[in-house]
Amino acid sequence: MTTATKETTQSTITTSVKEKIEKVDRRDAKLALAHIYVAFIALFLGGIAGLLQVLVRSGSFDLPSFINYYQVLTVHGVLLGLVLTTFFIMGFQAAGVSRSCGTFTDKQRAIGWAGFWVSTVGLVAAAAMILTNEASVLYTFYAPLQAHWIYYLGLALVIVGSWLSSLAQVMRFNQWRKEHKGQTTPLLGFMVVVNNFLWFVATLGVAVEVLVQLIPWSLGLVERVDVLLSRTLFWYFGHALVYFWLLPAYMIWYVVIPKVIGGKIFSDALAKLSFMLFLILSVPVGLHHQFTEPGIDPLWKFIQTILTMFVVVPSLMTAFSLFATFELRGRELGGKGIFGWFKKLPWNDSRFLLPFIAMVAFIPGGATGIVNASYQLNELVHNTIWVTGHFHLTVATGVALTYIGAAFWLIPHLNGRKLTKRANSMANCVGILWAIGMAIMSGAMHVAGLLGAPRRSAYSTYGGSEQATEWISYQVAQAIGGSILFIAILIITALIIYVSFFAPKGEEEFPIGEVAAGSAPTPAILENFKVWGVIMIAVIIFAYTIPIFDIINNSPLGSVGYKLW
Ligand code: HAS
Repeated sequence: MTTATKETTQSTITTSVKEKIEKVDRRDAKLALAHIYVAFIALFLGGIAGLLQVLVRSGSFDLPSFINYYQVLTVHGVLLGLVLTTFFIMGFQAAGVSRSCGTFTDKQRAIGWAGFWVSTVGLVAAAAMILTNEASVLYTFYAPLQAHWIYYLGLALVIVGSWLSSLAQVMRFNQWRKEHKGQTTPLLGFMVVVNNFLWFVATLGVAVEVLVQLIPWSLGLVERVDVLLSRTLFWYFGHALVYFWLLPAYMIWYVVIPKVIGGKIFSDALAKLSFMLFLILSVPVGLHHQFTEPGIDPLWKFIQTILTMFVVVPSLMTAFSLFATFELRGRELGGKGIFGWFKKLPWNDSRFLLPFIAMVAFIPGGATGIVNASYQLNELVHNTIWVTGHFHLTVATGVALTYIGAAFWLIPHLNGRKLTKRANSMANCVGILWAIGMAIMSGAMHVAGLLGAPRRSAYSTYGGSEQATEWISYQVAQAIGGSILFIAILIITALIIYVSFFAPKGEEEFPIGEVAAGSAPTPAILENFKVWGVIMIAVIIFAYTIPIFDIINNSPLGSVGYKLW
């Protein structure tokens, strides 16, 4: 073989290996796409419900008599809080593992598809109950509100399906580890596994609530349930749920964004440490949703307040890491002075702009979270629409806008199309509309909440009391912001349809950043799931054993049936 031929062969091999690594396999892509399509149907329908809610709360719109407000609120919460998130996450993570660790085996893919179908059947069952007004119990399904047993079973199936999807991803990651003994694991694959582990442990709480308490009760097999116990089990799950939503957004911020801006991942070790901290601290903080509930010793509420302040730390580490990535890249491009680097970032690229807006929104979202968690301050804001403002900055912008921005490049990557220049500009418009709509809506929610306006109520004007007159202008502002967001959702739906079926054929990149050359190597301890798993279980046992023991033990005989002590 001549040197020239050797070189050509070598470059062909390199290119084909590169293509193999850089492109998600078509069969895995189909699995990921199926999840992502369900997620975006949920966004569209959930968005309509959201629009109806802000219009009702503005005080100048009535729903037709056959629809009840709490039914609409349930549709909104379930579709956006549970369906959009879970399905997008499972789709994105499947693609992420396939891209970073390699193609799924047939068995792994079959488990992934089983997960998709189990979740989808559960979703249809739960949706049927909501639409027939048999389950207007909101996404938190607090007892003593009672739904039809099919609703609970449907949601349980969504969770079981997600366990199967997670299992397939974990199996692929483990296979990579066996094939690359002693090597540092791919950051994206590692992050997916942490999130799945977190999800599995968190969902055990809600599984117990649904299987042991709510289903037997809704079937009439037991007369009563212990409401405090059911809420405690829900929130054991509920706050970890928000980090299960957040971590895929962090995956995009840590791994994808550095490549999009042409920079490097600041540190593999720092990113892995922050994910492991989320793993051990996400679950044992649920009592911060129950500060106002009697029956839980204030000492344990205080201990979980402290743990909540600890779980803020990995987010602060993330902020630091992202600022560093942005500044280093901006300076590399010639940015001078304190803020010169800022101008050098790729503002016209929707793959960057949308997650960036999401990050900026997450700063006040995080700050309001710290207010919520601050025990006494919680007395002021609990059950007011301030809390709704908080989670529209965190989950509905920090998280959702990141997912939306990712879908615009991920769908074409998976189905062999291109995100065109025009589609990119439309995507940027979505980001700007989202920022304006959310600033108005969420800003008004925070102010109205401080004035005492309640959340989760259709009767927000309370018959024209003096206080209600103060709230109403903010509620009209919410309706204006919400309408802008709905226009954004219409454009998003159109763009998703376009990149799915009409965009020109081509290659769209799945960007994965490389770690900066000078960053320190990742210590092996950070990849040791056993060690972190044991710490996680220890912290959960510490934070929950006594409160749950007390709740069961002090519960009136009959609602639980027996005393432990
Ligand atoms: Fe929360 C209630 C406390 C984070 C979602 N939260 C909720 C509810 C939801 C929710 C849905 O302690 C309502 C549940 C219900 O229906 O009742 N939350 C916190 C705290 C945090 C927090 C301490 N929440 C989230 C996240 C969510 C979410 C994340 C969804 C994804 N939350 C609470 C509490 C309640 C609560 C109480 C109960 C309230 C009540 O009374 O009912 C923290 O994890 C937040 C930490 C975040 C940060 C921000 C870091 C910033 C970053 C961006 C950097 C930006 C860059 C851009 C680099 C410290 C990472 C560069 C920018 C330039 C300008 C250049």
